[in-house]
Amino acid sequence: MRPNDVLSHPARVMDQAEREFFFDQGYAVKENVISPEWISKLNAGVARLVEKSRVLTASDGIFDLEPGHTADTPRLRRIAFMDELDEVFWDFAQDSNLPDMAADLMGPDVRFREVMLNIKWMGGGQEVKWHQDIPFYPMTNFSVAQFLVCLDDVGPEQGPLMVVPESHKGPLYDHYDDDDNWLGFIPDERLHDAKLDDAVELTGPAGTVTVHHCRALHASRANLSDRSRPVLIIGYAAADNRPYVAPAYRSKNYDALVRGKDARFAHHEPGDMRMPPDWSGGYTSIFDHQEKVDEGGLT
Ligand SMILES: O=C(O)CCC(=O)C(=O)O
Repeated sequence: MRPNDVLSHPARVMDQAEREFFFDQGYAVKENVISPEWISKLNAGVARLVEKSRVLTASDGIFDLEPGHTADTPRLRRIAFMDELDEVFWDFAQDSNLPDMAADLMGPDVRFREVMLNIKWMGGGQEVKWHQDIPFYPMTNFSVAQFLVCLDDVGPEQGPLMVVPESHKGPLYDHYDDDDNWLGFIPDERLHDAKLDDAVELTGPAGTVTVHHCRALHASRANLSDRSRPVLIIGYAAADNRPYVAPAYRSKNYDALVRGKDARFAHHEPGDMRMPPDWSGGYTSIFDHQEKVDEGGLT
């Protein structure tokens, strides 16, 4: 659905100016939109999963462990497939006001894609390098986005998400190196004209939701503070937006309609999009890919 068509539907959670800001700037921040009751239920769910991770000694496709993870001092980078691991996350993805916020930006018919947690553990939680999201999961149009739910307060020192305003109107960048190895980020030499100095930090108290356009350039610094940065990431897409490739995390709920009705037609937006690697055999995480590149061990 085109932005003007989306905007012609009544707003549910965001106001009209916030929706217009998203389409113009490529991101939005809505503070205190998730109730304290939901935040506390979600944090309890996270605590249950962190407990489960204590026995692990290696990442396993669901739990992505940071170097130094032990049973006594767990250090997780990401937990994927959360809608299958604990029902609170699937309940939240379909029954809270978050899918209504997605409908505000994608139109009334919305599909669920995934729910994962990027924890950015205190004392060094890994940076995320500059990238765009759509090269990881090309689709027939650009009505797909990740919504980041702050489960605790996020300030500049916790390594918040940074977005370059209006970068969604710019080029789609190649996320492969010159030898056709997948990087999962954009090398610096391709970003000379990208106005990275204009990037804004998306911060806010627990209960804040940030959302960025799937073409927006974004990154985040390491978390060197003494407080972790648990951020729940939920992906939604317009029902008329169909994927070209298998998703990285294909949970049993992937593609479920969470608002509105099914689409009779796929909507196509023009442009050439490079295909990502075939994730159908399993995916670890953006942290894992970027770290392997840093270590010279491309996969
Ligand atoms: O957790 C972050 O700061 C970055 C999230 C992100 O861009 C991603 O996981 O693709």
